[in-house]
Amino acid sequence: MPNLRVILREKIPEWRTELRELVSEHGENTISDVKLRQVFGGLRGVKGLLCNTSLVEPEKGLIVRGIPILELTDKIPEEIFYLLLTGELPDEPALARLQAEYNERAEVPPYVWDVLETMPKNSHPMVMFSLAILSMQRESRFKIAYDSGVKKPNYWESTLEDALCILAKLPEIAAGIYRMRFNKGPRIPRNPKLDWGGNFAHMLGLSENDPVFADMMRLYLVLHCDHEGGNVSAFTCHVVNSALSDLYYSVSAGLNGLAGPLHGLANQECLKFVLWILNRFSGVPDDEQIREECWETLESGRVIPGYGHAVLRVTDPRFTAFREFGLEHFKEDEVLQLVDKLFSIVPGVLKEQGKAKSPWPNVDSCSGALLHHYGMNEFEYYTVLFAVSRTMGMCAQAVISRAMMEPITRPKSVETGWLKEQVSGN
Ligand code: NMX
Ligand code: MLT
Repeated sequence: MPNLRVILREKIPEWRTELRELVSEHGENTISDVKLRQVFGGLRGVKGLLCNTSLVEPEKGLIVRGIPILELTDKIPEEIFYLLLTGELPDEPALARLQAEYNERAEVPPYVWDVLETMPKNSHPMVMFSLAILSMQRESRFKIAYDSGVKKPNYWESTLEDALCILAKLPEIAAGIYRMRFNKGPRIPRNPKLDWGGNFAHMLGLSENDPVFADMMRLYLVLHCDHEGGNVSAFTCHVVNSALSDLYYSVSAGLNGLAGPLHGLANQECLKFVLWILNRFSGVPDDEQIREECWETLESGRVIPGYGHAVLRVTDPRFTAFREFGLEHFKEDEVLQLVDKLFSIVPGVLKEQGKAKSPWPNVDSCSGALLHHYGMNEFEYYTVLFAVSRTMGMCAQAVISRAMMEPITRPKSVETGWLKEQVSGN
């Protein structure tokens, strides 16, 4: 049964040749201009990063290795990780092999639980999750390989080993944090017969006998897997890993970026917003009341969470997938109904305000409604779910960057005076 290393050993030389030829033949071609406003605009639109795991098209959304995300919603997360890494979906034996590799590496070192238990009881679950990963840095195979003098063309192999070791443990760590942080009782042991997403659903201990909950969790983990290379978490992970800090350092760093309210924390903020409105009106308010709430939020200088995007200019297909799942399984749910009403009202309000370049919902807009339906009311936990999934993308991107032997990332910064000189024609 071929494993991931064998497949990648076949593909990497071709990818390297393709890139080497491109750079040697066209290395001096200009591929993107930088406008002065982009320097002050979060580098939005500046094309200077390589990422082959996925692409985000402003008018189409996430495309994983050439496949639109809405065509991947029937897949399980293990298939997606394989796809991100290799560019192909696994056949049955390859999938079974990857699942076996996860099982072999799934045991969480006991010291991780000790570290988590000594943390203040009101620590944010994202701090616990990021710290749990960082605390395992001593396990890094990359670090051992590097210290023993492994050569640059082989860095990807121990990076892949770290990726598998981290991913294999995430469901148990994330579920353990949920149960510990929110007093849900003892941790539920892993069931090695279950798949990665099914096991996560099982260890959370919610809706245990409802197979639809496990399907929802698999969908959740598929939809958040990756979003090309420039988003805060992926880019942070990429930069840290480019210094040859191993994946434990790099993933933890990336997740610290995911924990920001303009990025992954928006899912927590979004459900908070929805529940606040429901509470204030003792149910789903009418359209006019919702419009007023939205304006009040904007006028107080806050953003409407779950709307707008740095790249997307249409309704996020991941939002569509979640919405359809919810409408198929529990369309009478009040939270989902309000999310749906917001979908029909917020874009109009944002258009009228005229600031946001995209008034459409992003992935974070609907995900909380689904979790809430299954009894996960602790919205502070939601970004951890995003993090479990996004780690697949960060890891796949890092393995490929090391396989392509990319150098340390180090763009040039400039001073305001230099910018002034450029525009004065001096
Ligand atoms: N509500 C209110 N104002 C908004 C929103 C929104 N949802 N989206 C953008 N704007 C504002 C933005 O704050 C900026 O205002 P100002 O000029 O005063 O600074 C202006 O519109 C232009 O911003 P854009 O160029 O449209 O957006 P940008 O690329 O800078 O930022 C986000 C993208 C996603 C950070 C932004 O749309 C936002 O803050 N959305 C709400 C938070 C959110 O849902 N984040 C999750 C993103 C997805 N993810 O999971 O990571
Ligand atoms: C997302 O999943 O929408 C993000 O990672 C944000 C982005 O792509 O900028």
